[in-house]
Amino acid sequence: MKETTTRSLGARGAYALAGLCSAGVLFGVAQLASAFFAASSAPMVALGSAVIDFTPPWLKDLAISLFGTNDKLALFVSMGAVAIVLAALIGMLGRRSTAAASTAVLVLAGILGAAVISRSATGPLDLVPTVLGTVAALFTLRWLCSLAARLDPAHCDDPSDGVARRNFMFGAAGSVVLAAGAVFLSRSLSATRNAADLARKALRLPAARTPAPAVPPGAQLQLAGMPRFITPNQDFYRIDTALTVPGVDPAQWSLRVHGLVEHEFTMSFQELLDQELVEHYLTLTCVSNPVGGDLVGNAKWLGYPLREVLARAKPTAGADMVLSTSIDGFSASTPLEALTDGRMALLAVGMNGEPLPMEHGFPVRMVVPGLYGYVSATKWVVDLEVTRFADKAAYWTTRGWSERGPVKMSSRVDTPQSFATVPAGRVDIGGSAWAQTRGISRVQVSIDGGQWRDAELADAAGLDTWRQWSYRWEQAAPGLHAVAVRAYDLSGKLQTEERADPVPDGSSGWHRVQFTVE
Ligand SMILES: Nc1nc2c(c(=O)[nH]1)N[C@H]1C(S)=C(S)[C@@H](COP(=O)(O)O)O[C@H]1N2
Ligand SMILES: [Mo]
Repeated sequence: MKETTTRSLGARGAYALAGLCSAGVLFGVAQLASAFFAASSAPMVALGSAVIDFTPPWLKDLAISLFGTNDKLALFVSMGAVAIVLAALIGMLGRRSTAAASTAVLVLAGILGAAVISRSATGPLDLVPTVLGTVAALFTLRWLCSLAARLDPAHCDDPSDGVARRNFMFGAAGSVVLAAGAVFLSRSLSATRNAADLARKALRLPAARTPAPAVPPGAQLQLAGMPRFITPNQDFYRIDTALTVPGVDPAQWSLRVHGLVEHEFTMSFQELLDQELVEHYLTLTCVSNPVGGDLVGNAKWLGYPLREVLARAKPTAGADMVLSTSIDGFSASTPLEALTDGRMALLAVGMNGEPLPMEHGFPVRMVVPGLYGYVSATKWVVDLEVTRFADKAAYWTTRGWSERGPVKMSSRVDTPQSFATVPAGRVDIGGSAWAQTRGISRVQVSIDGGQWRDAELADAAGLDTWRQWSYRWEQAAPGLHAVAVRAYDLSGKLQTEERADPVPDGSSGWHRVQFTVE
């Protein structure tokens, strides 16, 4: 009898261990898989940030006063302790019923999944690590429980079997190795990214030889609902094909310039910084931006003019395109002319006074006034090939988009927003318009299909940035109203009314917004 009790205690321990091992496998596998998704796709990271978000202020204050800057460590330690207890309990539940234990795992996985989805930077795809981890954990749990059953007097006639004991120990050890290996691998996967992060933090960019003039204060309208004239880096739209943001260590970076040129060369990051850098305000636009959309941002870029790079390379006769390629294989075809005709096309290293953010191409990207990003704004750029449109095609060109992508003149109503409700009386309408390289000379609005009237233009900061506009509608009567907007460039050309979808070379048409006056 006494022996059976010890055995049964030992068996319970084995089930608890089975639960702990499966929890380890879940987090290890999910951690590894998360290297390919958003950082907060790792369930522990997501759960930690969700807990922080949902912690009531008084508890947060208490934690900070108790643990100081170690509050996050304290959080992870307590989360770890809870996880260990839960995992052991689930394992022990597996002694009664594997199905019940599996269900418990699924419920907890659901909570982890909800934590992942609750993060602002995650989408449904970021559930993949949690799902993979859960599947691996379920297999581990069922397998280890079946091995533990052979040690359990409740399930088995001969629980003293040495082979069964050894099998269970091997199984448990195997899953620990799997979990630890996955964590180790995920660390080395993020090591290059970390090196790049550290290098970025340590980097002090040189001052521009030719600084940009200050933005006239009148460029920013003081009107609620208007975007900032200079888009803060963290609010800047991000579009790329990179599943994970490439981590490029500037010490390892070089740019190869080759193809139809007299002088091929490569340039290191330090060589680039040693050149005479310039600053330039430029509004970047995505070809996928729908009419009225927000895939557009304005920044002060610091960089080296691409015309200087090309002057050094000396393109040969017949060349009409530069194919720029990023470290992760994206490419863009830019007309050679756009890089040499005097506009401020840059190999950019700085954005709004700091090194390029990782997501925006650190350490070096291209920006070219007047061209959509997909044919010009290569981030993490490492290769420039001078070639011909007849010989080479870029990433999006081979996927149905136009090989050339000049930005189409656009205007947008920013306030009131679509379907907003505003008080009766005076309604201040405001928006943005852009025609990079050509400038905006005039903006007009039409209310409820009425006569086109001139809007007031805010100050400009060069031809390559957007320009804000406003229109004061003095007597708005209650009801549903519509406002439409259209722009003219400096040559007097009117923005086209013709509606076009983004594919293949950018949307067009006049933006129209409906709103209700109370
Ligand atoms: N390496 C790389 N660079 C890229 C892209 C990309 O997918 N990969 N997308 C381009 C597109 S379509 C646009 S609109 C701009 C967007 O730049 P941003 O993310 O800094 O706003 O980057 C361009 N450069
Ligand atoms: Mo784009």
